[in-house]
Amino acid sequence: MRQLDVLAISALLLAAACGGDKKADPMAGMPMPSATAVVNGPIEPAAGGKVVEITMTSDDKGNYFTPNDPEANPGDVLRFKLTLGVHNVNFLADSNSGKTGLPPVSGLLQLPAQTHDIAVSFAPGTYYFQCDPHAALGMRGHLKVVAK
Ligand SMILES: [Cu+2]
Repeated sequence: MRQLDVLAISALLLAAACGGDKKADPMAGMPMPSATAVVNGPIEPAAGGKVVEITMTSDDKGNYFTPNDPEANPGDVLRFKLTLGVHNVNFLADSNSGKTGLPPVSGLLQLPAQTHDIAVSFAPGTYYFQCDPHAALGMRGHLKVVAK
């Protein structure tokens, strides 16, 4: 009987320890846009290319990309950088009809200065992008890809 009591108590302690671990996980309960979404980079622009930085911010003015109308050339890298808040970037297929080679949706950026890089490997044209959690609040933009 004593031996069983010890086993039961050990099992309870183990269960408690596991519960504690779950609570300590800062990602627990965070909504993710997609199970396969990633935060990417850093990556290097192609020879002669440049990095185009676009910040993602939440403040008393709202939720927004800066700039929300970036321009880039093929071979450049778009660097989405978190200033404040929790944001992602999605070149939504439904809002980019006829376009191919759209980058995959990013994961949620949550840490200030965290970045998500996208190589500009798609054809010249104008592309719509948005932050999924804040699109309805106006966190949207258009990327203009211009041939060199
Ligand atoms: Cu956002």
